[in-house]
Amino acid sequence: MRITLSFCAISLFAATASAAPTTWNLATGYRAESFHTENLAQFAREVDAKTKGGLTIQLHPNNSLIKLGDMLVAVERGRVQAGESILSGISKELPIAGVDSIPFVVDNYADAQRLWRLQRPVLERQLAARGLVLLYAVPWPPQGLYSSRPIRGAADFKGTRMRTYNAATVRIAEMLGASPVDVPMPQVGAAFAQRRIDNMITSAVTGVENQVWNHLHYYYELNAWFPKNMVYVNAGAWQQLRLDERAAVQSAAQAAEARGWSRSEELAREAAARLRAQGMVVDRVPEDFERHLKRLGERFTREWIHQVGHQANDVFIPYFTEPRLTARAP
Ligand code: PCA
Repeated sequence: MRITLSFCAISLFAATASAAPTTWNLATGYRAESFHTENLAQFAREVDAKTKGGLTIQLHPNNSLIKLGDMLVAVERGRVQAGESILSGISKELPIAGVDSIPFVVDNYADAQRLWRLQRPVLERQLAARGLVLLYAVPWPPQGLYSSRPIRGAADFKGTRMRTYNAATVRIAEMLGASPVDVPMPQVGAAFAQRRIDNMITSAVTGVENQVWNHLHYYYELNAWFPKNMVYVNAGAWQQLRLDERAAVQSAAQAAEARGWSRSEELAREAAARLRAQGMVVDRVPEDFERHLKRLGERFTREWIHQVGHQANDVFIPYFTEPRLTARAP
């Protein structure tokens, strides 16, 4: 009888222990109103619903808990259970993460998907080696060029200050003879207002979010690359979840990825229209300059392959040998 009782007590304890709700802190460097963060908030709500309150994800947007640049190490060390990083922002630690910010390799969403399919397994292996688990990734709309002055050619960049957000944009600024100035995304509007920067390469939606029309008038649609943000979790925190909870998180992550990709594509159109509606000139750069940029892109690619070595093959060989899904934009 005594044995049965204590057995009951133990199983009761085990049942309560496994049912104890878990909370993850998830940090991001982007504002709560950014489309990536809105998608994350929906992901968190779905996880809560699917685990019936078993896992709550507490969001900490806007660099408030962890700064974007410190995210990888913070999640690795378990300062937060989960985080969001822009992939190309962690390319020093995980070289293959930088493949989506190579200029002029991908110029449409279908190819961006194709690149992601090839990049994902390599990236997952590298994350696993650092004790991290990938949940999902979503691209920003294509990258274009904002400028306070009309752009006719490369000479228009000499001596200007170019806002940068990762190693790739720093290198491009250098190639154009501009001085790179690192400005976190939520401070872009203020940086233009204070005349700390003259131009930048980023998406139409980032310009809208920072209401850049108050400070400059030119946006050139380059479709230069599709950088992605990824959401990931510390492997220790992941393993503490029950198997059914992990499955719930994975299914919410899949939904977040699909939703995020369509929202990004929708926003690419809406945001460019909004820049126009606010009186900005939205145009293509002159053809000569576009050719010049593409040459710089090729130089950038060579440098990247040199730096990353054979891993580049795992992604680039299939990417360039598979048939393209869509015709290249003219
Ligand atoms: N917006 C982010 C990254 C890429 C983008 O479109 C930024 O400007 O920091």
